Amino acid sequence: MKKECENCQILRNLKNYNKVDYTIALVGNPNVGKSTLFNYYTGMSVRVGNWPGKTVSKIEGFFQLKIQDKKYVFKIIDLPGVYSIFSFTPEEEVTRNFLFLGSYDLVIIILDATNLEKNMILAFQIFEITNKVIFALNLIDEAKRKGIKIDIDKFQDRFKVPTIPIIASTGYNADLLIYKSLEIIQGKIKVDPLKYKLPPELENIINEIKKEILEYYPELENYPHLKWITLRVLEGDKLVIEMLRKKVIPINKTTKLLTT
Ligand SMILES: Nc1nc2c(ncn2[C@@H]2O[C@H](COP(=O)(O)OP(=O)(O)OP(=O)(O)O)[C@@H](O)[C@H]2O)c(=O)[nH]1
Ligand SMILES: [Mg+2]
Repeated sequence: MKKECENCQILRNLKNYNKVDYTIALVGNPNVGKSTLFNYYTGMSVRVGNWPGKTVSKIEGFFQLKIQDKKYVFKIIDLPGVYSIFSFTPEEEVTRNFLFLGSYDLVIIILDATNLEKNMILAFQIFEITNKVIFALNLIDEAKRKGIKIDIDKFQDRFKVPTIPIIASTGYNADLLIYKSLEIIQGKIKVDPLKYKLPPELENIINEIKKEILEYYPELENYPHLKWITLRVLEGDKLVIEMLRKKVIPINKTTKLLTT
Protein backbone atom coordinates (compact mmCIF):
# COMPACT_ATOMS: atom_id res chain seq x y z
CA MET A 1 0.00 0.00 0.00
CA LYS A 2 1.33 3.43 -0.93
CA LYS A 3 1.93 5.50 2.16
CA GLU A 4 -0.04 8.72 2.26
CA CYS A 5 2.88 10.94 3.12
CA GLU A 6 5.61 9.28 1.14
CA ASN A 7 7.49 12.54 0.87
CA CYS A 8 7.13 13.56 4.51
CA GLN A 9 10.15 14.00 6.67
CA ILE A 10 10.50 14.89 10.33
CA LEU A 11 13.39 17.26 11.01
CA ARG A 12 14.43 17.11 14.65
CA ASN A 13 17.04 18.86 16.81
CA LEU A 14 15.72 22.13 15.47
CA LYS A 15 18.10 25.07 16.00
CA ASN A 16 17.00 27.83 13.67
CA TYR A 17 13.39 28.68 12.94
CA ASN A 18 11.58 31.96 12.57
CA LYS A 19 8.19 31.13 13.99
CA VAL A 20 6.04 28.29 15.26
CA ASP A 21 3.27 27.37 12.83
CA TYR A 22 1.28 25.02 15.06
CA THR A 23 1.19 23.74 18.63
CA ILE A 24 0.41 20.12 19.41
CA ALA A 25 -0.15 18.59 22.85
CA LEU A 26 0.47 14.96 23.80
CA VAL A 27 -2.13 13.67 26.24
CA GLY A 28 -2.80 10.16 27.52
CA ASN A 29 -2.81 7.76 30.45
CA PRO A 30 0.46 7.26 32.35
CA ASN A 31 3.06 5.04 30.69
CA VAL A 32 1.56 4.96 27.18
CA GLY A 33 4.65 6.37 25.44
CA LYS A 34 4.03 10.15 25.35
CA SER A 35 7.58 11.10 26.30
CA THR A 36 9.01 8.44 23.97
CA LEU A 37 7.12 10.05 21.08
CA PHE A 38 8.10 13.54 22.27
CA ASN A 39 11.78 12.50 22.28
CA TYR A 40 11.41 10.98 18.82
CA TYR A 41 10.08 14.23 17.34
CA THR A 42 12.29 16.68 19.17
CA GLY A 43 15.55 14.76 19.51
CA MET A 44 15.44 15.64 23.22
CA SER A 45 15.80 13.08 25.98
CA VAL A 46 13.15 13.66 28.61
CA ARG A 47 12.69 10.88 31.13
CA VAL A 48 11.03 7.70 29.93
CA GLY A 49 10.74 4.36 31.69
CA ASN A 50 8.42 1.51 32.33
CA TRP A 51 6.59 2.92 35.33
CA PRO A 52 3.80 5.47 35.48
CA GLY A 53 4.12 9.06 36.69
CA LYS A 54 7.52 10.03 35.28
CA THR A 55 6.45 13.26 33.63
CA VAL A 56 5.12 15.66 36.25
CA SER A 57 5.22 19.01 34.48
CA LYS A 58 4.61 20.39 31.01
CA ILE A 59 7.65 20.08 28.71
CA GLU A 60 8.01 21.86 25.37
CA GLY A 61 10.06 21.00 22.30
CA PHE A 62 10.15 21.75 18.58
CA PHE A 63 10.44 19.94 15.26
CA GLN A 64 9.65 20.44 11.60
CA LEU A 65 7.56 18.49 9.14
CA LYS A 66 8.86 18.74 5.59
CA ILE A 67 6.50 17.87 2.76
CA GLN A 68 8.28 18.27 -0.55
CA ASP A 69 9.29 21.95 -0.57
CA LYS A 70 7.01 23.01 2.30
CA LYS A 71 8.16 23.13 5.91
CA TYR A 72 6.01 23.50 9.02
CA VAL A 73 7.42 24.25 12.46
CA PHE A 74 5.62 22.55 15.33
CA LYS A 75 5.79 23.17 19.02
CA ILE A 76 5.05 19.93 20.82
CA ILE A 77 4.06 19.70 24.47
CA ASP A 78 4.56 16.61 26.60
CA LEU A 79 2.06 16.54 29.45
CA PRO A 80 1.91 14.38 32.59
CA GLY A 81 0.06 11.08 32.15
CA VAL A 82 -3.42 11.12 33.71
CA TYR A 83 -6.40 8.79 34.03
CA SER A 84 -8.84 11.71 34.15
CA ILE A 85 -8.86 15.49 33.94
CA PHE A 86 -11.00 16.12 36.99
CA SER A 87 -8.14 17.79 38.76
CA PHE A 88 -7.50 15.77 41.88
CA THR A 89 -3.78 15.06 41.61
CA PRO A 90 -1.08 17.65 40.75
CA GLU A 91 -0.50 15.85 37.41
CA GLU A 92 -4.19 16.02 36.57
CA GLU A 93 -4.20 19.70 37.40
CA VAL A 94 -1.29 20.44 35.02
CA THR A 95 -2.88 18.53 32.14
CA ARG A 96 -6.41 19.75 32.81
CA ASN A 97 -5.36 23.41 33.13
CA PHE A 98 -3.41 23.19 29.91
CA LEU A 99 -6.34 21.69 28.01
CA PHE A 100 -8.76 24.24 29.45
CA LEU A 101 -6.62 27.38 29.48
CA GLY A 102 -3.65 26.76 27.22
CA SER A 103 -3.16 27.56 23.55
CA TYR A 104 -2.90 24.64 21.17
CA ASP A 105 -4.05 23.65 17.70
CA LEU A 106 -4.45 19.92 18.22
CA VAL A 107 -4.34 17.25 20.90
CA ILE A 108 -2.74 13.92 20.08
CA ILE A 109 -4.46 11.43 22.37
CA ILE A 110 -2.02 8.56 22.83
CA LEU A 111 -3.68 5.22 23.44
CA ASP A 112 -2.04 2.01 24.61
CA ALA A 113 -3.15 -0.58 22.06
CA THR A 114 -2.85 -3.30 24.73
CA ASN A 115 -5.21 -1.49 27.10
CA LEU A 116 -7.72 0.36 24.96
CA GLU A 117 -10.85 0.19 27.08
CA LYS A 118 -9.23 1.85 30.10
CA ASN A 119 -7.69 4.55 27.87
CA MET A 120 -11.04 5.58 26.39
CA ILE A 121 -12.29 7.06 29.69
CA LEU A 122 -9.82 9.93 29.38
CA ALA A 123 -10.46 10.24 25.64
CA PHE A 124 -14.16 10.93 26.26
CA GLN A 125 -13.29 13.61 28.82
CA ILE A 126 -11.00 15.30 26.29
CA PHE A 127 -13.76 15.23 23.64
CA GLU A 128 -15.81 17.43 26.00
CA ILE A 129 -13.14 20.11 25.86
CA THR A 130 -12.05 20.06 22.24
CA ASN A 131 -12.86 18.53 18.86
CA LYS A 132 -9.34 19.05 17.58
CA VAL A 133 -8.07 15.59 18.36
CA ILE A 134 -6.37 12.64 16.71
CA PHE A 135 -5.68 9.18 18.14
CA ALA A 136 -2.17 7.76 18.11
CA LEU A 137 -2.61 4.06 18.73
CA ASN A 138 0.75 3.26 20.31
CA LEU A 139 2.48 0.05 21.31
CA ILE A 140 1.06 -1.86 18.36
CA ASP A 141 4.20 -4.03 18.44
CA GLU A 142 3.30 -5.11 21.99
CA ALA A 143 -0.34 -5.65 21.00
CA LYS A 144 0.76 -7.86 18.11
CA ARG A 145 3.04 -9.82 20.41
CA LYS A 146 0.10 -10.41 22.73
CA GLY A 147 -2.17 -11.47 19.87
CA ILE A 148 -4.43 -8.40 20.16
CA LYS A 149 -5.94 -7.44 16.80
CA ILE A 150 -7.50 -4.00 16.30
CA ASP A 151 -9.58 -3.11 13.26
CA ILE A 152 -8.39 0.49 12.79
CA ASP A 153 -11.14 1.40 10.29
CA LYS A 154 -13.88 0.17 12.61
CA PHE A 155 -12.23 1.89 15.56
CA GLN A 156 -12.03 5.30 13.91
CA ASP A 157 -15.56 4.99 12.51
CA ARG A 158 -16.93 4.15 15.94
CA PHE A 159 -15.29 7.06 17.76
CA LYS A 160 -15.23 9.40 14.76
CA VAL A 161 -11.59 10.30 15.34
CA PRO A 162 -8.80 9.70 12.81
CA THR A 163 -6.54 6.98 14.21
CA ILE A 164 -2.92 6.24 13.30
CA PRO A 165 -1.23 3.07 14.58
CA ILE A 166 2.31 3.92 15.72
CA ILE A 167 5.35 2.54 17.51
CA ALA A 168 6.78 5.48 19.43
CA SER A 169 9.97 3.68 20.33
CA THR A 170 10.96 3.16 16.67
CA GLY A 171 9.18 6.16 15.15
CA TYR A 172 7.00 3.92 12.95
CA ASN A 173 4.25 6.10 11.38
CA ALA A 174 5.31 9.13 13.43
CA ASP A 175 5.55 11.18 10.21
CA LEU A 176 2.08 10.02 9.06
CA LEU A 177 0.66 11.03 12.46
CA ILE A 178 1.89 14.61 12.01
CA TYR A 179 0.77 14.70 8.37
CA LYS A 180 -2.79 13.74 9.44
CA SER A 181 -2.62 16.16 12.37
CA LEU A 182 -1.77 18.93 9.92
CA GLU A 183 -4.77 18.02 7.76
CA ILE A 184 -7.04 18.31 10.81
CA ILE A 185 -5.47 21.60 11.93
CA GLN A 186 -5.85 23.04 8.44
CA GLY A 187 -9.49 21.95 8.31
CA LYS A 188 -9.01 19.44 5.47
CA ILE A 189 -10.36 16.72 7.75
CA LYS A 190 -13.29 17.61 10.00
CA VAL A 191 -13.39 15.85 13.35
CA ASP A 192 -16.44 15.58 15.56
CA PRO A 193 -15.76 12.86 18.13
CA LEU A 194 -18.50 10.70 19.59
CA LYS A 195 -19.83 12.35 22.77
CA TYR A 196 -21.43 10.40 25.57
CA LYS A 197 -25.06 11.13 26.36
CA LEU A 198 -26.09 12.09 29.86
CA PRO A 199 -29.39 10.90 31.37
CA PRO A 200 -32.27 13.38 30.67
CA GLU A 201 -32.68 14.21 34.40
CA LEU A 202 -29.05 15.29 34.57
CA GLU A 203 -29.37 17.30 31.34
CA ASN A 204 -32.27 19.21 32.96
CA ILE A 205 -30.19 20.02 36.03
CA ILE A 206 -27.30 21.11 33.81
CA ASN A 207 -29.60 23.42 31.85
CA GLU A 208 -30.82 25.01 35.09
CA ILE A 209 -27.26 25.65 36.27
CA LYS A 210 -26.34 26.94 32.82
CA LYS A 211 -29.16 29.50 33.03
CA GLU A 212 -27.94 30.71 36.40
CA ILE A 213 -24.36 30.99 35.13
CA LEU A 214 -25.53 33.02 32.12
CA GLU A 215 -27.58 35.37 34.29
CA TYR A 216 -24.45 36.20 36.27
CA TYR A 217 -21.99 36.05 33.34
CA PRO A 218 -23.86 36.72 30.05
CA GLU A 219 -20.60 36.94 28.04
CA LEU A 220 -20.51 33.15 28.13
CA GLU A 221 -23.64 32.89 25.95
CA ASN A 222 -21.84 31.40 22.93
CA TYR A 223 -18.87 30.03 24.80
CA PRO A 224 -18.22 26.50 23.56
CA HIS A 225 -16.95 25.22 26.91
CA LEU A 226 -20.13 26.26 28.71
CA LYS A 227 -21.40 22.72 29.21
CA TRP A 228 -17.97 21.57 30.38
CA ILE A 229 -17.88 24.45 32.86
CA THR A 230 -21.37 23.65 34.09
CA LEU A 231 -20.39 20.04 34.75
CA ARG A 232 -17.36 21.23 36.70
CA VAL A 233 -19.58 23.53 38.78
CA LEU A 234 -21.80 20.54 39.53
CA GLU A 235 -18.73 18.67 40.77
CA GLY A 236 -17.58 21.62 42.90
CA ASP A 237 -14.42 22.30 40.88
CA LYS A 238 -12.72 25.11 42.83
CA LEU A 239 -10.69 26.61 39.98
CA VAL A 240 -13.63 26.84 37.59
CA ILE A 241 -15.98 28.26 40.25
CA GLU A 242 -13.41 30.89 41.21
CA MET A 243 -12.86 31.86 37.56
CA LEU A 244 -16.60 32.20 37.06
CA ARG A 245 -16.97 34.27 40.21
CA LYS A 246 -14.21 36.63 39.04
CA LYS A 247 -15.46 36.53 35.42
CA VAL A 248 -12.01 35.68 34.08
CA ILE A 249 -12.78 32.74 31.77
CA PRO A 250 -10.51 33.17 28.71
CA ILE A 251 -13.38 33.29 26.22
CA ASN A 252 -11.54 34.31 23.06
CA LYS A 253 -8.58 32.02 23.43
CA THR A 254 -10.54 28.82 23.71
CA THR A 255 -13.19 29.74 21.16
CA LYS A 256 -10.49 29.49 18.51
CA LEU A 257 -9.56 26.03 19.74
CA LEU A 258 -13.00 24.59 19.66
CA THR A 259 -14.26 25.51 16.26
CA THR A 260 -13.30 22.82 13.80
N1 LIG B 1 7.43 -1.90 22.78
C1 LIG B 1 7.16 -0.59 22.84
N2 LIG B 1 7.48 0.10 23.94
C2 LIG B 1 7.18 1.41 23.97
C3 LIG B 1 6.54 2.07 22.89
N3 LIG B 1 6.36 3.37 23.23
C4 LIG B 1 6.87 3.52 24.45
N4 LIG B 1 7.37 2.36 24.91
C5 LIG B 1 7.95 2.09 26.24
O1 LIG B 1 6.93 2.31 27.19
C6 LIG B 1 7.46 2.82 28.41
C7 LIG B 1 6.71 4.11 28.80
O2 LIG B 1 7.05 5.14 27.92
P1 LIG B 1 7.05 6.69 28.33
O3 LIG B 1 7.36 7.45 27.09
O4 LIG B 1 7.90 6.96 29.52
O5 LIG B 1 5.52 6.87 28.72
P2 LIG B 1 4.75 8.21 29.19
O6 LIG B 1 3.41 8.13 28.59
O7 LIG B 1 5.56 9.43 28.92
O8 LIG B 1 4.65 7.95 30.76
P3 LIG B 1 4.37 9.03 31.98
O9 LIG B 1 5.26 10.22 31.76
O10 LIG B 1 4.74 8.27 33.19
O11 LIG B 1 2.92 9.34 31.87
C8 LIG B 1 8.95 3.02 28.16
O12 LIG B 1 9.62 1.88 28.70
C9 LIG B 1 9.07 3.06 26.65
O13 LIG B 1 10.34 2.63 26.19
C10 LIG B 1 6.18 1.29 21.73
O14 LIG B 1 5.59 1.75 20.75
N5 LIG B 1 6.52 -0.04 21.78
MG1 LIG C 1 6.22 10.92 30.17
